[in-house]
This record gives sequence, C-alpha cells and structure tokens, in this order.
Amino acid sequence: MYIKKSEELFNEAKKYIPGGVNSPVRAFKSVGGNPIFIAKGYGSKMLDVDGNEYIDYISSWGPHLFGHNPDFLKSALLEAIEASTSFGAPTELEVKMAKLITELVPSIEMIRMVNSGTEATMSAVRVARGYTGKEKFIKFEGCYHGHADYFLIKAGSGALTLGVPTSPGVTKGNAADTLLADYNNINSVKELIIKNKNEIAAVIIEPIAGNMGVVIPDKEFLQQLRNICSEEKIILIFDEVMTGFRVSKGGAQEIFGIKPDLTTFGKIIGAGLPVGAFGGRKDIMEMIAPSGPIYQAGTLSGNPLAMSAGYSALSYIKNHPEIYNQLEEKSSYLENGFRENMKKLNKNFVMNRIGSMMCMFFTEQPVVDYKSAVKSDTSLYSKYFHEMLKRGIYLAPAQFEAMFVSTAHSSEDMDKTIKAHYESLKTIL
Ligand code: HOZ
Repeated sequence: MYIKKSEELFNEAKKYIPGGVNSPVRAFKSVGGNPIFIAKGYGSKMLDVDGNEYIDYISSWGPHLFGHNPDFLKSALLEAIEASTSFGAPTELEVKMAKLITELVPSIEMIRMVNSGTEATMSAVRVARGYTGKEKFIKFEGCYHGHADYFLIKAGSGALTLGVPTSPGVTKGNAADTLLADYNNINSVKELIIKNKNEIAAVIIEPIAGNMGVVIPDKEFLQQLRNICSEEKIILIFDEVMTGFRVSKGGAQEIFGIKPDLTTFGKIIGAGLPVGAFGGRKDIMEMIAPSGPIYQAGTLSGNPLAMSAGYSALSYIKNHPEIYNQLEEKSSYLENGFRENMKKLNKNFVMNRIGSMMCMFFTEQPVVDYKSAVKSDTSLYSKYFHEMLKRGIYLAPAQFEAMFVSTAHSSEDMDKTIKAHYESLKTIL
C-alpha cells in the first residue's frame, strides 16, 4: 500500500487545520499512523488520493445506507442545484420532508430541521427545559450526543477515544446540570431522579449506543426508562442520529416498541449531506419559535440540497422496505463469518450487532455499558485496524465506533472482508 500523497496532504493540513482534520476521530490518532485522504466513493468502495481502493464500512459514519452515490441521489441533487443552493425562505420540499418523516416515525408529530446531529440534540434539550421549566438532564456514560458543552461529560466517540471524555472549556455550571447514569442500569437512573426530585427536564439516550462501540439495550431497561419518565414528567429523548432509518424504517424506537417524547436525527436524513432534525410530540414542538417562546433558528435549516437528498433517500426507504431484510442478511453473513474465524483461532471476542450496525470488542466479557466497553484491548484494535486497512478494508479508526453495512456491499466484498478478518486476527494474536 502506497500512501505518499495522503502523507503529504496530512503534513500540509496540519499547518492550517488543528490536528490536520475537521473532526478528531478521522485523524487516526487512537490507532496510530496517518489518515488516508479520500478522492472519491462509489457504491461500497472508496478510492484514496494514492489510488488505493477500500471496501468502506464507515459509510460516512452511518448515512450511506445504499453505499456512495446511488443514482436516485445524484439525480435529486442535480435537479436541486439547478434551482439554487439556498434561499433562507420556506420551500415545498421542507413540507414534503416533514410530512414523510412523520409518516415513517409515528412518535414524531412535528419536526424541525437543523444542520447537524449536534444542533438537533442541543435544541431538543433546550426545548425539554423550556417545556418543563426544569434545568437538569440525565445522559448515560459513554453515549455521545454531539459536542454542545453540557454533553461533553463522560462522552463517547472521539471524546472517549482521545481520552478527553470531559472536555476542557466546559464550565462547572454546565457540568452541574448534566447527571450521569449507567447504560442498561435502571437503578442508576432511579437514584438520580430521587436525589434530584422535580429538577430533571429530560433523559437523553442513544436507544442503541453506537459511540462506545455498539452496545445493545435491554428492552426492559428502555421500557422502564419510558415508564419512569412518564411518571416523573421528564421528557424522554431518543438520540437516533445513528440508528434512525438505519436499523429499521422507524429506527430503534420501532424495534423496541417504545415511544420517546422527542427524537433527534442527523446526517442520515440528508443521505450524507450536513443536516439534522428533532421532532416529537406536538404539544412540546409547538413551544418552539415562532409558534412558541423557545428560540431556535438557522439560515441553512431546511436547505434545498440537503432536503432534496434526504427526501430522495427517505422516499426510497418508504418504497423499498425490503432493504432492511437485505441489510440484515448481509450483516448476519458478515457476523457469522467473523464468528467462524474466531472459532478457528480459539477466540471469543464480543461481537455486538443489531441490523447493519456492528462492532467487535477485544474482550471476551459481555459489553453492555461504558465500563464493560472500555475493557476492550484498544492496542489490539489498533493493530487489527491497520491489518484490515492493508487488506483494503476501511473500518472506523477507533474502537469505540460502529461498523456500518450498506445495500451496496456485495457477496464478493463480504467474502473479502471475512478473509481479511481471519488473516488480520491471525497476524496480530
Ligand atoms: N463523531 C463521529 C463518530 N461517532 C466521527 C465524525 C468524523 O470524524 O467524521
């Protein structure tokens, strides 16, 4: 593998961009080595600037359900671009998009578009606070909800990977209103509620965690969370930035049959363009300006390019519900292949998978929360990552992330991946 141009670009980038990248995880800091710079993507593959081809399992961190650049997406974008890139005024497409999302996700009665998952989660918490008149909220250790100050406390994803789960720059005041519970542990939530009686506005959770690696919730845990929130008049927010439209048409809430009060979405509803949204109960959403007093705004919110891309992808999902069976088949094929490999190597590393999101942890003990996730041997993950990369398989350059399968992954891609997995493990163990 030859990566000279990537290396040169990275050196140049470091002079002008902090750490050479515009988002930390992609810098390869936790796995070592230099990031590869990407020239283009097509279907299940990406090509780097040095001409190396990879099977892509990052899928732009989730949104590429159909791989890179499916035809319907290209035509939608080309058509939209003819009509201008931005108006800062309402368009018909925004109405169609909002209506379509409310059809696909029944808990959403009204929705507001924003420009990223971070904006969606921070706005959802503001709305929950404004609606309830309370200030504190509960998040779970290892869950990541973007980079608003009050979320960067024991956060997952890059914050966890880079060893700064609680970031400098977050004020004590901000941190004081963020209460931390343990994932899959309802008693930890109950204790916080008792200690902070009538002070908690919201509980925010990734209903399937994807930012401490993939961690699957116990259905009973989610159900009890729903019940307590209703009893205590606390707004339950499902952060479905990763899981929305990926694990099923209606997200994790559909799989587990639980209705949150508010839901947040990210890049997937723009098919990879910069977009996010939050929505839910009408009585809560109507509190937002201009219909209510809680302020939230954005010039590029509902941007025509993002809406056009998103509408084409969500319409495709609506008209092709069979894609979720395809994703399940492909992902279970990969999982089984990986498990077979481990058997041959006498290893029983944890493979957490739900639909097309999965993750292998380098530990043999079940991974159900942050504390068990961090037991994974991350130095082994780094070696594994580089061995896979050498064999043309592009995984997340960090243990505490997910692997995303798309409908574009072919049987040939998957067999190549399973073979690379075996050879990589054999090399590093
Ligand atoms: N926060 C993203 C993963 N959960 C990574 C974003 C990126 O580097 O693009």
